[in-house]
Formats: sequence, C-alpha cells, structure tokens
Amino acid sequence: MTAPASMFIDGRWVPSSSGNTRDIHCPADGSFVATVSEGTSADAEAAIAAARRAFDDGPWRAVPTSQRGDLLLAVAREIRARKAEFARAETLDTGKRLVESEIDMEDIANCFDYFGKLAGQDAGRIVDAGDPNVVSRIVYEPIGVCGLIGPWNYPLLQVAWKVAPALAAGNTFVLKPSELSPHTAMLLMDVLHSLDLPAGVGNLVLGAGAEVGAPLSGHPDVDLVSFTGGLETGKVIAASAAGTVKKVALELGGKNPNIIFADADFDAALDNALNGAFVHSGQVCSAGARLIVEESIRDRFVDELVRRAKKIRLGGPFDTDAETGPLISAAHRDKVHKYVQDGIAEGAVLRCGGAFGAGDLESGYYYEPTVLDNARSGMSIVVEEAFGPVVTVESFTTEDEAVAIGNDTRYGLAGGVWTQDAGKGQRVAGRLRHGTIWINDFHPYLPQAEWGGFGLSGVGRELGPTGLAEYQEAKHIYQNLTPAVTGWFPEH
Ligand code: TXE
Repeated sequence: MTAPASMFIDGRWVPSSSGNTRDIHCPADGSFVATVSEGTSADAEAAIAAARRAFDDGPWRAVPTSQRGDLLLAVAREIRARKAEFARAETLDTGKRLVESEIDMEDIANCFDYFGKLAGQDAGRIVDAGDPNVVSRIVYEPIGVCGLIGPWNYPLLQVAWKVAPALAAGNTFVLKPSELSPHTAMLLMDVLHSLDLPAGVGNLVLGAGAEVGAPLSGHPDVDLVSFTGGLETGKVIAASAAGTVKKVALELGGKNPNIIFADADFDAALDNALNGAFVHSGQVCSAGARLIVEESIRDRFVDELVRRAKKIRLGGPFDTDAETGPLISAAHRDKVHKYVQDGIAEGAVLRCGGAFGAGDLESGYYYEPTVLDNARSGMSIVVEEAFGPVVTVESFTTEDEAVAIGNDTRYGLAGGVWTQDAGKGQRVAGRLRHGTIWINDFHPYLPQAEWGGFGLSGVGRELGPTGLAEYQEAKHIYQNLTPAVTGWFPEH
C-alpha cells in the first residue's frame, strides 16, 4: 500500500518522509477512521523551510490586508458550504456528538469572518510627535513564520483561532494539529489550497508532539509559536522557545470556578452548572469544574445537581438521544478516573458517577458525569485540571470567601458568577483573577472578545483585536521633514 499523502508542505500533499503512518480510531467505539501520515522532524523542518521562503521571498506579506481579509471571508464561506463534511470528520476523530461538531463549524466560520473583516481595517496609527516637522507612525507588520500547535478537544476551532489571525497579519505558518484528531486540519488546508493560497504560506505536518511539534518551538527559523494544550507540554514549549527568543502564546487550560450565590436564579444556575461541567464530557479548557455554592442553598443545589447529572445520557456521535460523548482516549479516561479516586482518598464524597460507561458503551471511552462533594482547597482534584466530566463542590458563607475560593488556583482562565444582585455580580467579577468571567451564564465566548488566561492558564490572548496583535510586530517609522544638524558632537 502506498503511504497516504496527508501532510501539506510547500503547496503539495506529501506523505511522511519515513513512510510511517498512523491509524485514527473513533473514541466512541474504537472503530477505524482512516490512516494518515506520521511525520518526522525532517518533515517539520521541510515545512519550516517552505514557510520561511514563502515569507522572505514570496508575495504574501506584501498582499494588501484587504485582500488577505477577502481570503479569510472566502474560507468562512467554504467551511459553511462544506459544513457536513467538516463536522463529520471532527466527530469521527473526537467522538463528539455530530450536533456539537456542527456548532463548532459555525463558530469556526465566524472566527474566519471576524479576522477577515478585522484584517481590512488595519491601517496602522499616526502618533503625535510633538513637532509639526515630524511624521511619526506605527505600522503593524507580520512576525514571520508561525508554528501553530493544536489540541484534540476542539481540533479545528482552536486551530482557527491561530490560523485566521496569522494569515490576516500576513504571516506564513506550519500547523501541527493533535495526532489524535488530524482530519479537519487537512480539510482546512484543502480549502486554503483551493483558494490559491500561495505555496509555502500554509503548511501542515502531522504526528507526535515530541517529533513533529518540537521543531516548531525550537527551530531558529520559526518566529512565533502558539500552543493550546496541557500545562506540562506548554512548559516544555516555552523553555524550548526561549533558546531562540521567539514570541510565545500559550493557552494551557484552567481550573475554573463557578460561584453560585443564594440569590441566583436557581434553575438557570443549576442548568448552567451542568452545562459548565459536563458539556463535551468536561473536555473543555473553560469547564466549570469547581462549583462553589453559598452554604444556605448548598444541600438543595447539590442534591438537584446530582439528580440531574445521573440522568445525562451518554452515547455515540450519531445517537440523537445522547447528550454527551466519550473521552478522547482510554489513557485519558484512566487519568480522569485516577483523579476521581485520588479525590475520594483525600476525603471528597462521591455523589454520582466515578465509573466507566457500561453495557453498549464499553467499546468507547465513556466516563459517567461525576459529582465530588465536600471538596477542599489543596486536594489534587481541586488543584489540577482533570479535563473530564468531574465537578467538585465547595461552599462559602460570605462574598469575600467566595472570591477567595474562586481565586484559590494557580490557573486563571475563566469563571462564572450567579447572582441576581447586579452590583455583587460586577464586584465579584472584578475581583476574580481569570481571563473571562461570566455573570449569569457559562461558556459563551465571542470572536471579537479576547480569550486567554492569567497565571498558569497561559501567556497572551487569542481572539479580539489582541488576538490579531499577537501575530504582528509594531514598527515605529519616524520621519523628520526638515533634516537638520543636531550639534551634539560639534566639529572642533
Ligand atoms: O496534551 P498535550 P494531552 C490538558 C488537559 C489534558 C492535558 C494533557 O488537562 O489532560 O492537557 O493532554 C502537542 N512539542 N489539555 O497530553 O500533550 C501534541 O502533539 C510540541 C488542555 O493530549 O499538551 C498536541 O498537538 N508539541 C487543553 C498538543 O501538543 C507537542 C486541550 C497538545 O497535546 C509536544 C487539551 C512537544 N514537546 C489538553 N508534546 C486546552 N488548553 O484546551 C506534545 N505536543
């Protein structure tokens, strides 16, 4: 059998230089999806060289921003036109419900739309130099070659947040999606190719992080690395990038508080607590994994949460009765289970879940929605990101205590506050040290609003104007209209 040509380097689909391949299986039932190329570090280096040439010598960075914007708008149109194909590919790789993948594709198209429109508005800035004979202006230029490394939970969405601004700013890129979920990145490259993106501007490499991902952070010809994934990998990437002082953007997940005050709309808070913790089986960087409930409503709230969590229907991507799907892999499911067991050993009380999916679900990597009550600061399940359908419950009696518990994490990605007291909502939002705060909601994000974290949740911001600025260098051009002798070093 000839090796599949699933990588896109310098304008062509190519196989791995080693001829190695990887089989992708659907986490919902272990069924075979497809065989793709398993790249090598040499493939990554070839992709970096192509991106370097395309940046240094090619026409791309001189293309007017409005034209680059038009390309991104066309990408959005293509993704919408091919939504069924994209969503199915995402679902087979991740096991997530088809309906969720369809929502993701719409979000992805919206992201390309946003950066497409933003690109055309980028005209730089005039600065008042305080001298009528000086013209001083700031222009925003592309950084150069961008290494873009993505995770498996929202494979194309997380990649879109990087590819769209990178192209809008005029960069070239080498993309490495998670080895577990390569297919929608391949479809995106197909779209870019069909829209005549110049050769070398966009490159795709596939394979294991340590092999094909590592050169993207360590190579001197890469100018920026943007990574979404786990904390430990993020630290490795940051350390490796330091060697060549490249710009680094990291989104490393969170341990996100969801604070419920007694005066909250009970039903809305409960419904959103379930959604916050269990949507996509908790494999969401902003999952509301720490429920922090005011003592006076705690018992009622947690009893209802447990009753509802037990009813959540697990199932495969095409099961229209299913409400959430499997975890990404057996290894990840085992890791989540270990966190739950450690939590129980440390004194948390298991109220529901804590077990693998049974019966028909045994061929996939399902984990039951799990509520761990009586959680306390310092427990590993409260400190570390489990990234599964597990929510811990803590309680408080005062506003100060709620804020202190909400900030009792070294992460800082997102958090929720539930109260019908508008002033209290704003006060608490202002004091929480997290990159996004929802008041009386959980999970929505906007392409025009910055996304990213404080503390261990990462460095930099995606989306919004800052998400474009991450991919730009600001250059100051200062022009003296009346050149004159300064006399600083006079002629003696
Ligand atoms: O992620 P990794 P894993 C968290 C979540 C999860 C944990 C580990 O808590 O349990 O991370 O998940 C590539 N150089 N999140 O192990 O390793 C890898 O190939 C360059 C949070 O799956 O971080 C993949 O493409 N790249 C999160 C990507 O990094 C390397 C989403 C992510 O994999 C590399 C996912 C290396 N040395 C997991 N090693 C979020 N922030 O949303 C690996 N990779």
